[in-house]
Amino acid sequence: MSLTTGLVGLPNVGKSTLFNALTQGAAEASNYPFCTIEPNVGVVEVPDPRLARLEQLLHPESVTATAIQFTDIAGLVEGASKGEGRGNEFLSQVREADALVHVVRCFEDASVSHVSAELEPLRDIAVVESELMLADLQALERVLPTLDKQVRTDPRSPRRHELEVLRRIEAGILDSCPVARLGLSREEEATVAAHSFLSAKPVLYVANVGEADAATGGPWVARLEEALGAENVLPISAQIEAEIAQLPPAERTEFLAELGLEQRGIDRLIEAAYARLGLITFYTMANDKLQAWQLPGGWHAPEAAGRIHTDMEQGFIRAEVATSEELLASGGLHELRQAGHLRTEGRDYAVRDGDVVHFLFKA
Ligand SMILES: Nc1nc2c(ncn2[C@@H]2O[C@H](COP(=O)(O)OP(=O)(O)OP(=O)(O)O)[C@@H](O)[C@H]2O)c(=O)[nH]1
Ligand SMILES: [Mg+2]
Repeated sequence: MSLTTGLVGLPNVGKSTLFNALTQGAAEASNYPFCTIEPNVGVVEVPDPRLARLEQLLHPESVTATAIQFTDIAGLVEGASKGEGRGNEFLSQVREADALVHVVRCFEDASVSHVSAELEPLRDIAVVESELMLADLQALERVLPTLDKQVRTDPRSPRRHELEVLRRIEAGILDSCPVARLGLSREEEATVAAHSFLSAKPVLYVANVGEADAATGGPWVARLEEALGAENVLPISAQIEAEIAQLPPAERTEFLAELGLEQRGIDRLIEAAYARLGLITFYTMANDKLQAWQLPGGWHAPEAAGRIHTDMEQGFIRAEVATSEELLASGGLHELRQAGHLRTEGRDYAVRDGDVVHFLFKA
């Protein structure tokens, strides 16, 4: 079970270019609006230096990293919520994603057509987000009247709270505030989760900057960071990423250094998506198989066991836990146990990033 992210944005902003670089796949990228018609789906392994070190230590028979799935979604235009362009398709692909990577054009290139003459990234973002909010509003219009009636006829209806949260969402959207920025509590989010509001998805904004701005970000990035929060904005040059993807791995570091970059943008993108979604990685080593697992931060040991197998969650007894660092320092699993560094944790233990976990369960 890997995280699913969808690349969204206006046409011709560089989504497919970035997708290709990510997957080194063959999604068609050309200077032609709507060239992405079918969803292009790629699964990308999450770079994990810790996993590599554990592999060196443990010499397992097999190693499995975590992965993120990216879907290159067709460009959106104004009116998508009314079915314009490929609106319906666009919206259903957005619905399937756990999170969105919103690609925003911040590069100037007269030869690549853009929906409007001037570069205006914040307005472009508003166009895309208002289509998502309009789709949410339509969904609200379908459910609110019935729910309202239900709660009015039965004052003790268990759905009263849901109605209250939905009303807040409606008011927020009418005020141009996407559900994700309303500040709902976890409990409120859970109450309305079944409605799968599109504007509730966590979003990471990728500022696709010109090559000259790749190292510094340039003027647009500063403005986006100010408006959206620096932690939500990632400057990347899709063009450079595409070039790096073509290079043999041995030549990549040098190429990056020449451009004043430390890390590939797509690696930063994967890291940022993890952070934005509050995901952590834990590890298991069983039957000579070393495996990394993805988990939302704060999840407890039985839920983590459930990632591996539902039986392990249901029959959960306890977990033996050490940090990766403890394991690496001790020199092996046997040594770790001998040194007494293997902690016993119960149902209430919230698994932490980097934990190496051995689950005990009733089969
Ligand atoms: N100069 C420059 N051109 C770019 C950059 N990123 C993408 N392009 C060009 O912009 C054009 C459109 O890029 P795509 O990646 O196909 O755009 P898209 O967002 O997938 O477009 P649709 O699928 O039509 O929605 C192509 O000609 C790319 O080469 C960039 O960083 N700099
Ligand atoms: Mg495309």
